[in-house]
Amino acid sequence: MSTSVEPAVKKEHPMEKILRMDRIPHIWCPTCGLGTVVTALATALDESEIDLNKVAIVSGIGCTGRVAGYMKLDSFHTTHGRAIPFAFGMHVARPDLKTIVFSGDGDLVSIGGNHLIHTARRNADLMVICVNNFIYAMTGGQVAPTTPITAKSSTSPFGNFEHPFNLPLLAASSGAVYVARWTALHIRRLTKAFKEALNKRGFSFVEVIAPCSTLYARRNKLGTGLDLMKFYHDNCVIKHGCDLKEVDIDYQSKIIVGKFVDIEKPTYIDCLNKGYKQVFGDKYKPYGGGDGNNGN
Ligand SMILES: Cc1ncc(C[n+]2csc(CCOP(=O)(O)OP(=O)(O)O)c2C)c(N)n1
Ligand code: SF4
Ligand SMILES: [Mg+2]
Repeated sequence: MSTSVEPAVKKEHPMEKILRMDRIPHIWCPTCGLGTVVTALATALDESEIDLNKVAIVSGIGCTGRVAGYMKLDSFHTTHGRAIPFAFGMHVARPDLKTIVFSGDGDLVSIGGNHLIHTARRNADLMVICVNNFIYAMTGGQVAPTTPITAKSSTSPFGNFEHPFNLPLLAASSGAVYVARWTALHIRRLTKAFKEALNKRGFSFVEVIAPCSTLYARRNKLGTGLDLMKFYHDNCVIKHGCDLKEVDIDYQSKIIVGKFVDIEKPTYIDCLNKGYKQVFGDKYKPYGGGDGNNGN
Protein backbone atom coordinates (compact mmCIF):
# COMPACT_ATOMS: atom_id res chain seq x y z
CA MET A 1 0.00 0.00 0.00
CA SER A 2 1.38 3.35 -0.98
CA THR A 3 2.03 5.75 1.87
CA SER A 4 3.02 8.63 -0.41
CA VAL A 5 1.43 11.95 0.37
CA GLU A 6 0.02 14.03 -2.46
CA PRO A 7 2.19 17.10 -3.06
CA ALA A 8 0.71 20.02 -1.16
CA VAL A 9 -1.13 22.45 -3.41
CA LYS A 10 0.22 25.93 -2.81
CA LYS A 11 -2.74 28.03 -1.83
CA GLU A 12 -2.51 31.63 -2.91
CA HIS A 13 -4.06 34.33 -0.81
CA PRO A 14 -6.51 36.19 -3.08
CA MET A 15 -4.79 39.48 -2.26
CA GLU A 16 -1.26 38.17 -2.66
CA LYS A 17 -0.38 40.70 -5.33
CA ILE A 18 -1.16 43.56 -2.94
CA LEU A 19 -0.03 42.13 0.42
CA ARG A 20 3.51 41.33 1.55
CA MET A 21 2.88 37.72 2.41
CA ASP A 22 6.38 37.30 3.87
CA ARG A 23 5.26 39.58 6.71
CA ILE A 24 2.21 37.47 7.55
CA PRO A 25 1.16 36.53 10.24
CA HIS A 26 0.47 40.10 11.21
CA ILE A 27 0.76 41.44 14.74
CA TRP A 28 -2.92 42.24 15.30
CA CYS A 29 -5.02 40.61 18.04
CA PRO A 30 -7.86 38.17 17.32
CA THR A 31 -11.06 40.07 16.35
CA CYS A 32 -9.20 43.36 15.84
CA GLY A 33 -10.96 45.31 13.08
CA LEU A 34 -7.82 46.28 11.19
CA GLY A 35 -7.69 43.20 8.96
CA THR A 36 -11.05 43.90 7.34
CA VAL A 37 -10.11 47.52 6.67
CA VAL A 38 -6.91 46.37 4.95
CA THR A 39 -8.93 43.88 2.90
CA ALA A 40 -11.27 46.69 1.83
CA LEU A 41 -8.33 48.78 0.65
CA ALA A 42 -6.68 45.83 -1.11
CA THR A 43 -9.98 45.06 -2.86
CA ALA A 44 -10.45 48.70 -3.84
CA LEU A 45 -6.95 48.85 -5.31
CA ASP A 46 -7.50 45.58 -7.15
CA GLU A 47 -10.93 46.47 -8.55
CA SER A 48 -10.00 50.01 -9.52
CA GLU A 49 -7.25 48.53 -11.74
CA ILE A 50 -4.95 51.34 -10.75
CA ASP A 51 -1.27 50.81 -11.64
CA LEU A 52 0.18 49.64 -8.30
CA ASN A 53 3.54 51.07 -9.32
CA LYS A 54 1.87 54.48 -9.14
CA VAL A 55 0.56 54.09 -5.58
CA ALA A 56 2.46 54.86 -2.38
CA ILE A 57 1.22 54.29 1.16
CA VAL A 58 2.33 56.06 4.33
CA SER A 59 1.56 55.19 7.95
CA GLY A 60 2.55 56.71 11.26
CA ILE A 61 3.04 54.70 14.46
CA GLY A 62 0.42 52.55 16.19
CA CYS A 63 -1.40 49.28 15.56
CA THR A 64 -2.93 50.95 12.49
CA GLY A 65 0.47 52.34 11.64
CA ARG A 66 1.64 48.81 10.82
CA VAL A 67 -0.57 48.72 7.72
CA ALA A 68 1.87 50.34 5.29
CA GLY A 69 4.38 47.60 6.04
CA TYR A 70 1.91 44.87 5.04
CA MET A 71 1.00 46.39 1.66
CA LYS A 72 3.04 45.45 -1.41
CA LEU A 73 3.30 49.05 -2.56
CA ASP A 74 5.93 51.71 -2.07
CA SER A 75 5.35 51.70 1.69
CA PHE A 76 6.60 54.13 4.30
CA HIS A 77 6.35 53.56 8.05
CA THR A 78 7.12 57.02 9.39
CA THR A 79 7.21 58.61 12.84
CA HIS A 80 4.24 59.15 15.15
CA GLY A 81 2.00 61.96 13.94
CA ARG A 82 4.04 62.67 10.84
CA ALA A 83 2.41 60.44 8.24
CA ILE A 84 0.59 63.37 6.62
CA PRO A 85 3.54 65.79 6.31
CA PHE A 86 5.70 62.93 5.01
CA ALA A 87 3.01 62.07 2.46
CA PHE A 88 2.53 65.72 1.53
CA GLY A 89 6.25 66.13 0.84
CA MET A 90 6.23 62.97 -1.26
CA HIS A 91 3.14 64.13 -3.15
CA VAL A 92 4.70 67.49 -3.98
CA ALA A 93 7.88 65.77 -5.18
CA ARG A 94 6.02 63.03 -7.09
CA PRO A 95 2.55 64.34 -7.99
CA ASP A 96 2.21 61.53 -10.52
CA LEU A 97 1.76 59.02 -7.66
CA LYS A 98 -1.47 58.40 -5.76
CA THR A 99 -0.40 58.76 -2.15
CA ILE A 100 -2.46 57.10 0.56
CA VAL A 101 -2.12 57.79 4.28
CA PHE A 102 -3.38 54.94 6.46
CA SER A 103 -3.11 55.59 10.17
CA GLY A 104 -4.85 55.71 13.53
CA ASP A 105 -6.98 58.29 15.28
CA GLY A 106 -4.21 59.10 17.76
CA ASP A 107 -1.62 59.45 15.04
CA LEU A 108 -3.72 61.61 12.72
CA VAL A 109 -5.79 63.79 15.02
CA SER A 110 -3.86 63.98 18.28
CA ILE A 111 -0.12 64.45 17.73
CA GLY A 112 -0.74 64.84 13.98
CA GLY A 113 -3.85 67.02 14.19
CA ASN A 114 -2.23 70.22 13.01
CA HIS A 115 -0.84 68.48 9.91
CA LEU A 116 -4.27 67.06 9.12
CA ILE A 117 -6.05 70.42 9.20
CA HIS A 118 -3.43 72.29 7.20
CA THR A 119 -3.05 69.64 4.52
CA ALA A 120 -6.84 69.51 4.15
CA ARG A 121 -6.89 73.34 4.04
CA ARG A 122 -4.46 73.21 1.12
CA ASN A 123 -6.56 70.51 -0.58
CA ALA A 124 -3.44 68.46 -1.27
CA ASP A 125 -4.24 65.50 -3.49
CA LEU A 126 -3.92 62.85 -0.75
CA MET A 127 -6.20 60.04 0.36
CA VAL A 128 -6.33 59.73 4.14
CA ILE A 129 -7.78 56.66 5.88
CA CYS A 130 -8.22 57.17 9.62
CA VAL A 131 -9.00 54.03 11.61
CA ASN A 132 -10.80 55.27 14.69
CA ASN A 133 -10.78 52.70 17.49
CA PHE A 134 -11.40 55.45 20.07
CA ILE A 135 -8.08 54.85 21.79
CA TYR A 136 -4.27 54.84 21.59
CA ALA A 137 -4.21 51.08 21.24
CA MET A 138 -0.58 50.18 20.64
CA THR A 139 0.74 51.99 23.69
CA GLY A 140 -1.69 50.53 26.23
CA GLY A 141 -5.11 52.03 25.62
CA GLN A 142 -4.69 55.64 26.71
CA VAL A 143 -7.48 58.20 26.24
CA ALA A 144 -7.51 59.79 22.77
CA PRO A 145 -9.14 62.91 21.30
CA THR A 146 -11.73 60.50 19.87
CA THR A 147 -12.61 58.62 23.09
CA PRO A 148 -16.34 59.05 23.71
CA ILE A 149 -17.43 60.71 26.94
CA THR A 150 -17.73 58.14 29.80
CA ALA A 151 -15.71 55.47 27.94
CA LYS A 152 -12.93 54.06 30.09
CA SER A 153 -9.29 53.94 29.07
CA SER A 154 -6.06 53.25 30.93
CA THR A 155 -5.72 56.98 31.61
CA SER A 156 -9.42 57.62 32.24
CA PRO A 157 -10.27 54.70 34.53
CA PHE A 158 -13.40 56.48 35.80
CA GLY A 159 -14.55 57.40 32.30
CA ASN A 160 -13.48 60.10 29.85
CA PHE A 161 -14.91 63.56 30.48
CA GLU A 162 -13.29 65.45 27.56
CA HIS A 163 -15.29 66.41 24.44
CA PRO A 164 -14.05 64.22 21.57
CA PHE A 165 -13.46 65.44 18.02
CA ASN A 166 -16.11 64.94 15.37
CA LEU A 167 -13.70 63.79 12.65
CA PRO A 168 -15.88 64.24 9.53
CA LEU A 169 -16.75 67.78 10.66
CA LEU A 170 -13.09 68.52 11.37
CA ALA A 171 -11.95 67.24 7.96
CA ALA A 172 -14.73 68.96 6.03
CA SER A 173 -14.41 72.31 7.79
CA SER A 174 -10.64 72.19 7.23
CA GLY A 175 -11.15 71.84 3.46
CA ALA A 176 -11.42 68.15 2.50
CA VAL A 177 -13.30 67.58 -0.77
CA TYR A 178 -14.34 63.98 0.00
CA VAL A 179 -15.42 62.90 3.49
CA ALA A 180 -17.02 59.61 4.47
CA ARG A 181 -17.42 57.48 7.58
CA TRP A 182 -18.01 53.74 7.63
CA THR A 183 -17.22 50.95 10.06
CA ALA A 184 -15.19 47.77 9.69
CA LEU A 185 -18.55 46.01 9.30
CA HIS A 186 -19.58 47.98 6.17
CA ILE A 187 -17.03 46.22 4.03
CA ARG A 188 -18.71 46.78 0.64
CA ARG A 189 -19.58 50.41 1.26
CA LEU A 190 -16.11 50.99 2.67
CA THR A 191 -14.51 49.43 -0.40
CA LYS A 192 -16.65 51.68 -2.60
CA ALA A 193 -15.62 54.73 -0.56
CA PHE A 194 -11.96 53.76 -0.97
CA LYS A 195 -12.44 53.43 -4.74
CA GLU A 196 -14.08 56.87 -4.86
CA ALA A 197 -11.31 58.37 -2.76
CA LEU A 198 -8.66 56.76 -5.01
CA ASN A 199 -10.24 58.52 -7.98
CA LYS A 200 -10.76 61.86 -6.25
CA ARG A 201 -8.55 64.84 -7.02
CA GLY A 202 -7.86 66.61 -3.75
CA PHE A 203 -7.90 65.80 -0.06
CA SER A 204 -10.11 62.85 0.77
CA PHE A 205 -10.75 61.63 4.30
CA VAL A 206 -12.36 58.32 5.18
CA GLU A 207 -12.97 57.61 8.86
CA VAL A 208 -13.35 53.91 9.66
CA ILE A 209 -14.76 52.99 13.05
CA ALA A 210 -13.11 49.69 13.98
CA PRO A 211 -12.97 47.46 17.05
CA CYS A 212 -9.94 47.38 19.30
CA SER A 213 -10.88 44.16 21.04
CA THR A 214 -8.00 44.04 23.47
CA LEU A 215 -7.75 47.51 24.93
CA TYR A 216 -11.01 49.35 24.23
CA ALA A 217 -13.59 46.55 24.24
CA ARG A 218 -12.06 44.64 27.13
CA ARG A 219 -11.62 47.66 29.41
CA ASN A 220 -15.17 48.79 28.73
CA LYS A 221 -16.54 45.24 29.11
CA LEU A 222 -17.99 45.31 25.60
CA GLY A 223 -17.02 41.75 24.70
CA THR A 224 -14.91 40.88 21.67
CA GLY A 225 -14.43 42.61 18.34
CA LEU A 226 -17.28 40.45 17.05
CA ASP A 227 -19.59 41.92 19.69
CA LEU A 228 -18.60 45.40 18.56
CA MET A 229 -19.36 44.41 14.96
CA LYS A 230 -22.82 43.31 16.12
CA PHE A 231 -23.15 46.64 17.88
CA TYR A 232 -22.32 48.46 14.61
CA HIS A 233 -24.87 46.31 12.82
CA ASP A 234 -27.62 47.31 15.25
CA ASN A 235 -26.65 50.93 15.81
CA CYS A 236 -25.31 52.46 12.60
CA VAL A 237 -27.58 54.80 10.69
CA ILE A 238 -26.73 55.71 7.09
CA LYS A 239 -27.27 59.41 6.38
CA HIS A 240 -25.50 60.50 3.22
CA GLY A 241 -24.88 64.23 2.97
CA CYS A 242 -26.22 65.01 6.42
CA ASP A 243 -25.36 68.06 8.49
CA LEU A 244 -21.96 67.17 9.95
CA LYS A 245 -22.83 68.79 13.26
CA GLU A 246 -25.08 65.75 13.76
CA VAL A 247 -22.35 63.13 13.47
CA ASP A 248 -20.78 63.34 16.95
CA ILE A 249 -20.23 59.93 18.51
CA ASP A 250 -21.50 59.28 22.03
CA TYR A 251 -20.53 56.23 24.05
CA GLN A 252 -22.34 53.11 22.83
CA SER A 253 -25.08 55.02 21.04
CA LYS A 254 -26.09 55.50 17.38
CA ILE A 255 -23.26 56.01 14.90
CA ILE A 256 -24.10 58.01 11.79
CA VAL A 257 -22.24 56.73 8.73
CA GLY A 258 -22.29 57.63 5.05
CA LYS A 259 -20.73 59.76 2.37
CA PHE A 260 -20.92 63.29 3.70
CA VAL A 261 -18.90 65.45 1.28
CA ASP A 262 -18.01 65.00 -2.40
CA ILE A 263 -17.18 68.33 -4.01
CA GLU A 264 -14.70 69.73 -6.54
CA LYS A 265 -12.11 72.35 -5.66
CA PRO A 266 -8.68 73.29 -7.06
CA THR A 267 -5.92 71.25 -5.47
CA TYR A 268 -2.75 72.53 -3.86
CA ILE A 269 -0.81 72.00 -7.09
CA ASP A 270 -3.57 73.62 -9.21
CA CYS A 271 -3.36 76.71 -6.97
CA LEU A 272 0.42 76.72 -7.02
CA ASN A 273 0.39 76.64 -10.83
CA LYS A 274 -2.25 79.33 -11.06
CA GLY A 275 -0.40 81.61 -8.64
CA TYR A 276 2.95 81.26 -10.37
CA LYS A 277 1.41 81.61 -13.82
CA GLN A 278 -0.15 84.92 -12.78
CA VAL A 279 3.23 86.16 -11.62
CA PHE A 280 5.51 84.75 -14.34
CA GLY A 281 3.09 84.54 -17.29
CA ASP A 282 3.90 82.26 -20.19
CA LYS A 283 7.48 81.85 -18.98
CA TYR A 284 6.09 79.62 -16.22
CA LYS A 285 6.03 75.92 -17.01
CA PRO A 286 3.21 74.31 -14.97
CA TYR A 287 4.36 71.82 -12.38
CA GLY A 288 3.00 68.31 -12.04
CA GLY A 289 1.80 67.67 -15.55
CA GLY A 290 -1.16 70.08 -15.57
CA ASP A 291 -1.63 73.02 -17.91
CA GLY A 292 -1.75 75.50 -15.07
CA ASN A 293 -5.39 76.34 -15.75
CA ASN A 294 -7.06 74.26 -13.06
CA GLY A 295 -6.78 76.73 -10.21
CA ASN A 296 -9.85 78.76 -11.26
C1 LIG B 1 6.65 61.27 19.33
C2 LIG B 1 5.97 60.04 19.88
N1 LIG B 1 5.09 60.18 20.88
C3 LIG B 1 4.47 59.11 21.38
C4 LIG B 1 4.72 57.86 20.87
C5 LIG B 1 4.02 56.66 21.45
N2 LIG B 1 2.93 56.20 20.63
C6 LIG B 1 3.12 55.26 19.67
S1 LIG B 1 1.72 54.83 18.90
C7 LIG B 1 0.81 55.90 19.87
C8 LIG B 1 -0.67 56.03 19.76
C9 LIG B 1 -1.26 55.24 18.66
O1 LIG B 1 -2.64 55.46 18.63
P1 LIG B 1 -3.41 55.43 17.26
O2 LIG B 1 -2.78 56.31 16.27
O3 LIG B 1 -4.84 55.68 17.56
O4 LIG B 1 -3.15 53.95 16.73
P2 LIG B 1 -3.78 52.57 17.22
O5 LIG B 1 -2.66 51.89 17.95
O6 LIG B 1 -4.94 52.87 18.08
O7 LIG B 1 -4.16 51.89 15.95
C10 LIG B 1 1.62 56.58 20.76
C11 LIG B 1 1.14 57.58 21.75
C12 LIG B 1 5.64 57.76 19.81
N3 LIG B 1 5.91 56.57 19.23
N4 LIG B 1 6.25 58.85 19.35
S1 SF4 C 1 -4.44 46.32 20.62
FE1 SF4 C 1 -6.43 46.76 19.69
S2 SF4 C 1 -6.01 47.88 17.77
FE2 SF4 C 1 -4.10 46.91 18.48
S3 SF4 C 1 -4.03 44.95 17.36
FE3 SF4 C 1 -4.97 44.56 19.36
S4 SF4 C 1 -7.18 44.76 18.99
FE4 SF4 C 1 -6.14 45.71 17.25
MG1 LIG D 1 -6.42 54.38 17.83
